[in-house]
Amino acid sequence: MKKPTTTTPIPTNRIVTLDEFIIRSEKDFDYATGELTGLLRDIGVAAKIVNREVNKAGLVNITGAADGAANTSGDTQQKLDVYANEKLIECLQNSGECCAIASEENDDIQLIPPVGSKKSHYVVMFDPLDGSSNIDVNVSVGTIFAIYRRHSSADGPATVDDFLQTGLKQVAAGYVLYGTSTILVYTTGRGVNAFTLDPSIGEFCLSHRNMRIPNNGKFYSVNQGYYSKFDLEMRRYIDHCSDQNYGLRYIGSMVSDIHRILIQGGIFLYPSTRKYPKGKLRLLYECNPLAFIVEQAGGKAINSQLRRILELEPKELHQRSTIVIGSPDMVDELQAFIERYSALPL
Ligand code: P6P
Repeated sequence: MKKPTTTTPIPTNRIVTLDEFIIRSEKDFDYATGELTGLLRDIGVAAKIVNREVNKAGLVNITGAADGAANTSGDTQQKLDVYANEKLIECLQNSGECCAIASEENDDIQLIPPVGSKKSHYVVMFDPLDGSSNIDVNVSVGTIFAIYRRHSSADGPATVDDFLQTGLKQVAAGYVLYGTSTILVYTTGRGVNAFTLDPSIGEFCLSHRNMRIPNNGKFYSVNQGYYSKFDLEMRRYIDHCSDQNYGLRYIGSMVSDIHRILIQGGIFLYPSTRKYPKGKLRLLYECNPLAFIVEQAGGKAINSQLRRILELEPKELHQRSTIVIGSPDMVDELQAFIERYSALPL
C-alpha cells in the first residue's frame, strides 16, 4: 500500500458521509485516479438497496429459501441471498471500475461489461448475505467484500487468477452489518472506519473513527455444539475460556460476531470439524476481508496451523479455511494452546 502524500483532516464537528470520507481519502493519494473511490461508492449504494429489502424481508415474500436452490457450497440459497447477489453485481457495473466479480452465490467468476471504452483494473469478491440462515428468525446478517487489482491485462477479460491472490494483496475490504442499525465498516490499509446508515437522509455517516480492537476480551465465539469433534488443542482452549469465566457469544453470522469482537474484544474460532476438516468459512470472501479489517484494527487472524490468514495462497475460488481471529492477546493465548497440545506437526 503506497503511503499517502497528505492527510486531509476529517471534520469532527459535523456529519461526514461515506461519500465525503471516500473522496477526501482519495485526495490523500497523489496517484489516486478515483477508480477505487468509484468502486467503494458503488458498494455503498448496493448496501443501501440490500438494506431496504433486508429490513422488510418479513413483510414481503422474499424470506425463505429460493425454491430449494443451493449455492456453490451446497448451502440452501435464501431469496434475499439471490437478491443481494444481483444488486451487488448490478451496482458494481455503475462506475465501470470493476471488470469481474466472484461471489459465494456463483460457481465461477462473472465478467462485468465495460462502461464505454473504460478499462477497469479491479476485481471484487463478496459474500452477498453472510449468515443468511438467520434471515427467517430476524437475526442480523451481513455483506462481506474484498477488492483486488487485477493481474491480467486491462485489454482482455479477467481470469480466475485475478482472484487467487493472497489477502495481503487486498486494496480494500469491508462488511455491511444489517443489524439493529445498518453499519458499513471498511479499510484501505490505513485503519478501519465505520459508517452508520441514517435512514432519515439515506446516507452512511461516519460513526466510528479509526477503530481499534481491545487487546483482550471476556468473550469467546465458537459453535460449542461441535466441541466433542474439535481437536484436543481447541477443546483445551475452550475449557480454559470456561475456567476463566469468559462469556460465550455465538450468533451464527460471522459478520455479527466479528463486529462485536472489534468493539468489545474477544476471539472467534471456527476450527476443523468432521464435516468441515479444512474449516467451513471461505478464505477469499469471508476470512481474508475480515482478517484485513481485524489486523488493521490491531487484532490477529491465523488458521489452526498458525499460518497468518492473509498470507495463505488461494488455490480455488471457494476454498475453505479454519480461522482464529480477534484480540491479539487472546489469539496469542490460543496459539500457545495449539503449540502445546497439537498432535499435528505445525
Ligand atoms: P455453523 C453462516 O452460514 C457462516 O458462513 C458464518 O457467517 C457463521 O459464522 C458460520 O457459517 C456458522 O456456521 O456451522 O456454526 O452453523
